[in-house]
Amino acid sequence: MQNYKDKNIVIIGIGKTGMSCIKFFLRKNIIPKVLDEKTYINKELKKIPKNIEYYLGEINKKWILDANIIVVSPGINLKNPIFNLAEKLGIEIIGDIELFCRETKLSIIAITGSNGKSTVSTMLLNMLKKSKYRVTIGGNIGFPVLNIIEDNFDILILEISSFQLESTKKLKTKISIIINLSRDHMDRYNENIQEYSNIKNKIYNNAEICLFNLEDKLTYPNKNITSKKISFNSENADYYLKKHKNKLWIYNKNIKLFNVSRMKLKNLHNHINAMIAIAIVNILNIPIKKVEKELVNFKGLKHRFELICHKDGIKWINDSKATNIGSTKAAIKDLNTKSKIRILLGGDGKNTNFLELKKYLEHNSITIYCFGKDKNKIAKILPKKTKKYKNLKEAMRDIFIQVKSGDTVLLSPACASTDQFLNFKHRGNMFIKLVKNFYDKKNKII
Ligand code: UMA
Ligand code: ADP
Repeated sequence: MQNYKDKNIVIIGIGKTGMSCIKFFLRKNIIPKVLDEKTYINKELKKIPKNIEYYLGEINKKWILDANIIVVSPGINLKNPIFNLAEKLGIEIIGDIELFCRETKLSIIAITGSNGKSTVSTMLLNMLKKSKYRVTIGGNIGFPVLNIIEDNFDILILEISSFQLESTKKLKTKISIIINLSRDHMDRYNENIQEYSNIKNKIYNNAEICLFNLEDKLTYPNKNITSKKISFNSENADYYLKKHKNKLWIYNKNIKLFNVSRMKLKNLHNHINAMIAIAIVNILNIPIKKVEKELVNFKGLKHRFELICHKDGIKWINDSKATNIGSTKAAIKDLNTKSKIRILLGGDGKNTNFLELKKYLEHNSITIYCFGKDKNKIAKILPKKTKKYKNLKEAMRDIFIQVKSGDTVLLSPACASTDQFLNFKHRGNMFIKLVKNFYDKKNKII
């Protein structure tokens, strides 16, 4: 266990992660310093004990260069030259997951990928809860790992983002998974998908088993990784989907493990997610029969391709968590193009290449309604079938005038929400509220 006594520790970012790091050090009777680039006091700051020195505003260079250890929150971009200089001076730069990994005795199943992390993690959590293991969840899903009370558990399902992987060195896992990889966070990785993929690949260092997507080369473990490798999602993979007597099954080798046709979730990407959860259960030697009911009955998470209402022949789907092009592609693939599709795209594209969506949006049945910061970039995909609006509300107003029985209206923005909303939940709830108001007011435009 690392000794932090007499070290000058600076925590950067006073959000969920920063607060969990402060508590971690206080439990060890160590008083860290904290800094945040915000210039106003937020609700987290009000909770900081009085004996902790804090600094608000532009990153305090003196504080950084006088530190022994800098603990960064995931949102902090390590490309800031001050961190480069600090490293050269021998100052350690780490994140909360690293602090956790240095001390934990839990068996870790680490899950990353551009899309599906929270869904797979939750499917697995529900299933493992029915096994003999005491299981918990943490990380990017919204619960910082340093808040976990270790003694109560055997297994941690760790949802880990590329941002968190950047500042993690000693992650040691039972199983590590990259679900898929498509352009995301290109504003942080200078439009370099290889850099993003290399960071994601760090999840496989020190994994007993690497689980990767045979259909997606960017998820393959690097050649220098000597751990056991298990693949999913292709006819030639260890785990794959195949029809048997008109039902779709998850197979391992020639053995039928689970009939996905029984699942409440019907779309392909969720069948792939289920395949990963089943593969993990199988690898852990847990009888699938014992836990499969949880997968059959799983209804999906809110804001992920969620049918919020099917009224007057119109389907309204809230997929606000589609914050990159990969998730929007998955959503479009799941729709029946025999009906008219009105898709809402918009927000902050994080420097992505929207043209990758072109072939998915070309179908005659699709009309694009775009809004927010990157509406002009989005409109360039297919200008003739795109309408531009200032915000979601204005776009919806037009949709309410045009929508007809048989149509599907899909909010799957392919962008982060933070240009006009607090987060993806706020955006999704706004969509739901607008639809509800439309019907409450008997189809009058609001
Ligand atoms: N801050 C700075 N300078 C910066 C950036 C942030 O000072 O350049 C400050 C902010 O003013 C704020 C604090 O840092 O006070 C927030 O830190 P943070 O942005 O790292 O956010 P946390 O509240 O600590 O939440 C983080 C993750 N946030 C990000 O990765 C941006 C959460 O993932 C995660 O749930 C949480 O830790 C617990 O592990 C969110 C996310 O958007 C949901 N993740 C991305 C994604 O899923 O695509 C990666
Ligand atoms: P993450 O935690 O990686 O953001 P979520 O499970 O929250 O993933 O889902 C985010 C978005 O990705 C949603 O729009 C969801 O419908 C979509 N999605 C979920 N699983 C997959 C998958 N396996 N492939 C592509 N898209 C997916």
